[in-house]
This record gives sequence, structure tokens and C-alpha cells, in this order.
Amino acid sequence: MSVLQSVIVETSPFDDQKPGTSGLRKKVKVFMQKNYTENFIQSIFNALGDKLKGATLVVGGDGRYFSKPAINTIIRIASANEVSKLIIGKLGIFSTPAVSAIIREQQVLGGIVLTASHNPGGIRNDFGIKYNIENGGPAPDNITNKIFEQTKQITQIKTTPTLETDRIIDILGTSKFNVDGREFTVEIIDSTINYVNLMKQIFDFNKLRALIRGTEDRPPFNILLDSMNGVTGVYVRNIFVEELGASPDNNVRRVVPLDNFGEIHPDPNLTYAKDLVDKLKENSTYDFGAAFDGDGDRNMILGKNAFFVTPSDSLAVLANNLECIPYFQKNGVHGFARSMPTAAAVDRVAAKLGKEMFEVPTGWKYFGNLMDAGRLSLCGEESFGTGSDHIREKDGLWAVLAWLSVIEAKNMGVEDILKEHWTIYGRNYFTRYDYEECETEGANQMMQRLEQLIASADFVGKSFTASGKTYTVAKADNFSYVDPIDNSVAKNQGIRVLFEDGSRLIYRLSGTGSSGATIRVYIECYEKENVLTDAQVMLKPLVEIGLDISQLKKFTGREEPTVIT
Ligand code: VG1
Ligand code: CO
Repeated sequence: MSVLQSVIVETSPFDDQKPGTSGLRKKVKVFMQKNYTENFIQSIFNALGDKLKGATLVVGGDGRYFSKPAINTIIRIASANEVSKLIIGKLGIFSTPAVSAIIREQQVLGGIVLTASHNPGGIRNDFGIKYNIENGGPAPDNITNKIFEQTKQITQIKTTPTLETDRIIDILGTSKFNVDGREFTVEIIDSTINYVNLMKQIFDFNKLRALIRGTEDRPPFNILLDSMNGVTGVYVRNIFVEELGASPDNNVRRVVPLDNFGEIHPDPNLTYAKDLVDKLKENSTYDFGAAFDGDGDRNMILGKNAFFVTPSDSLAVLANNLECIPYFQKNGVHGFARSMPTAAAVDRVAAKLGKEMFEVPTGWKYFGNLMDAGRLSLCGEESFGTGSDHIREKDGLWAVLAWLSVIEAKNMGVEDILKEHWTIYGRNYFTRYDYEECETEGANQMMQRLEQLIASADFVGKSFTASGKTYTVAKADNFSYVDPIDNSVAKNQGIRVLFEDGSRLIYRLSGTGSSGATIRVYIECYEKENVLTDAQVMLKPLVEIGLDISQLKKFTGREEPTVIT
């Protein structure tokens, strides 16, 4: 083995490398700038300090455009920074939940996830880099802040330019190098193996197989899973087609990961997964539909005729039925949690079952501490994220397997399960309006004005009327959170207007976009009896009030939202 020498490359900082809600996301061409990706990777390593020496890291992502050059860069920089081993998914393929799972299983220092998740990919679109810590979860604020500090003062990159990376990620197996006299190992693995094994431990695959294939007493439960050309395709084929006997022609679609996601927006919601919605509407033999995002951590659940389950309801239904899943039979069910904008349906289940309930800021990184402390078993976000303490990321495939387990145990369809749930608990109507890529200045002004407005002396107690309905403000604030485990504080997490009857309006700026500002308006109300009205109809007055209070149209010039969920 020839001895390779690392070198130091001089560089200067970029001023725009602050990680957002979930890593650094920018246009591919931004990452392609000289030293841009290199600086960020070296900054992650600088932030890790001595812990990095001799450590193992996992590397992979959704395989989007620019993944390969980014992985080659990581290999070279890692080798020069005294990392001892990298575990990399073949062709760079590694879903976000699978990265989390293997970090935990192999007890390594962390992982670098290459994805911009639900953002479109391809040369004209987005790329992203996220660091996950040893518990398998996204780095918490104190670490992302450290990384950001490093990006502002970086002057040098350590790398091994002579390390041959060509085609290294295309072939399974282990390569060893000698860099500066140290051994450096690159192991290329099939990233589905560990993950599939984990799912087999959590769920009863025999029962799920019987559900999908049918039995003497029950016809096959006809599912349609849409990987949206993202990374879940390989996992879906493995779990659903090979293990559970689903039909590769009729039960799954778009299962080949493409580096530009076939030019679609790999975001499982009613707008960007409309194709799946239409398929279920056209073909009423389908009992169930689900879609996943680019990196596999999000899920959308649909019933027959595309009956839509809001992620907030999905969380509540799962919370109410966890006992049918072997993992929870074995480990018990501790607390539940949701992100602040997520509708409070799960809170009602927690109250009834006598479980602890937590409300955290937007972003999965806020759930990790609670899980590590054994106080949280199941959590979710309204943005199509659902997951449990089996890993420290949300998990799209897990959510579908959990839903199918509930369906199997109850022997009921999706819509009936929801209706039964609402009859017991009442219904939290929820909708979210997204205004994507607004001008940053107008969006910031709108938020500043809102901040002043809710602080004004007479705001609490004020009544607003629209379409014949009146709501009175009980409380208004900018959400801040104190982590109950380490007492860290997260401020300015979204403006909340809470009304006397429990209805809520929430305004946030997205932290995952790559250009302009995306405004999210979250609207929720609760009805004890009236549970079968269309959500958009039910929430219309509150939506009007929400637009009125914020003067959103004036500040953004937008008449309509880009996406309604
Ligand atoms: C969005 C969602 C948030 C989610 C985050 C990452 O963030 O609202 O709930 O955790 O995306 O999801 P924001 O800041 O744009 O609202 V994913 O699937 O991109 O890892
Ligand atoms: Co995602």
C-alpha cells in the first residue's frame, strides 16, 4: 500500500453557510463553487475537534445530483482529518432514517447526510448537507451553531488529493489506504440491509404479508406506494415486494431513485403528489396509498378514493393504537410529542392514556433529547413527519408499516379508523398555507409587523370576525422552548395567536428553502361533535382572519398560496 500525503489548501470563508431547520441547503451551483462544499465539510470536522480522530462516520443520502462529487470530497477531507473509517451507501444511496439507524447500530460518531429532502434535485435545483450525531439524530442547535462559527473563520482545508476515489462508491466492499502513515478505511455497503432487519424486529412481517397478500378470510389489502423517484424506492422494493409479497407492477411506483427525481418535487403532499392522489381516485380498488419524500423521512397516508389523513391525525391515530406493534409491546409506550405547529389531536390521546406530552419547535432535532431520556416513544410534525424512538429521525416507511399494522389489527379501512377516532376524541381541523419563494424583504416585514401587533396592549382580548364566525384572542407570543433535559432554549420559533376556543393561527418562516422566503401559515380549530365537515370549509373563517391579521397579501403581493395542505 503506497503512503499518501495529505496537504493543506488555503481557503477563505463563505458568509452563507448557516444550517437551517435541517442542514445546509442551497442550489447545486452554490455547492459547486470552488471550495464551497470543502469549506463546509472541513467546518463540520473542525467543530467536532478531537472526537474526530480515529472515528467512524456514515456517509450517504438520497442520491440526488452532486452526491458523487460531494462524497469524493468527503472521503478525501476525512482521510486527511484523521477519520479512521467511512461507511458509505453504494452509489451514495442511504435514506435519512437508514443513516440514523446504522449510526445507532454501529455506535459510530455520526454521519453526513447528503440531501435537500423534499426540495427538487438536479443541476438547476437543490443540494444539502446535514450532520447527524452519535444518537443518530440531526445535530442540535449548539452543534450547528459551532459548525456555523467555523464556516465564518475557516482558512484551511486538509485533504488528500491523491486518494483515488474514482468509482469507489459504485462497488460493494472495503478499501484501505495509508494516509500520512495512518490506516484509512472506506467501506461501501448495501444500505438497505440493516434497515430492513430493524423493521423486521419492530413489526410483525407475517401479519403484514397476510394483509397484503390476503388470506382465506380476507381479500388482499390493495396498496399503492409512491417513492416519487426518491431514495425509498430501493427500500420499498426490498421490504414490500421481496419481503411482504406486494406486486412490483401494481403496488409500488416510481421506485428507481433518479438524481433529479424525474424533474418532480419529491414532496409527499396533496399538491406535489397529486399524481398518486389521482391514481387512487381513478382506481377505487386501491384501499391505501402512501408517498415518501426524496430522502425517505416523510410520509403521506391516503385511504380508499384518496381519503386524506392529515399528518396531525395520523400521529394521533398511531398513538391510540401502538399496542398492536411488537416493538411497543416489548418496550412499552412512554410519552408523545409533536412540533408546535402540528395540530393537537395527539394531545387528546396522551391525556386519555395518561402519557406525558411535549410540544417542541419545528425540526426533528428537538425530539432527540426526550427520546434519549426515555420519555418519548412516538412523535410527529404536521409536515408529513412521523416516527418513533427506534431511531432519531422521522421515518416514512416506518409510518406506513405502522399504519398497515393498525389496519391489520383493527380490520378496518383508513377512513373508518379516522371516523372512529374523531367520534371518540373530536376532530382537530388543520390546514397549512405555504407561500413559497416570496421576496425576503416583504416576508421579514410581515413577520416584524406581526411581532409588534401581538405585543400591543390591546391585542389579547381582541375579537375578529369572518364569514359569520368570531374568534377572541386569548394569548399571543413568539414560541420559545426550554428543552426539559438539557435546559437549552430555542427562541423565535413562530408567532402564535391562540384563541379562546382553542383555535390557533401560527406564522413561521421556513428554514429549509434555498431561495427567497417561504411563509407558512398554520390554521387549526377543534370540534367536539361536528367532525365530518370538509376541512377547508370548516377553516375558511379562520383563514380569512389569518390573512387579515398578517396583511399577508399586502406584504407579499400573493393572492393565493403555493401549496395548501
Ligand atoms: C420543514 C418542516 C419541518 C421539517 C423540516 C425538515 O421545515 O416544516 O417540520 O422538520 O422541513 O423536513 P421548514 O423550516 O421549512 O418549515 V425534511 O423532510 O426536509 O428533512
Ligand atoms: Co425529508
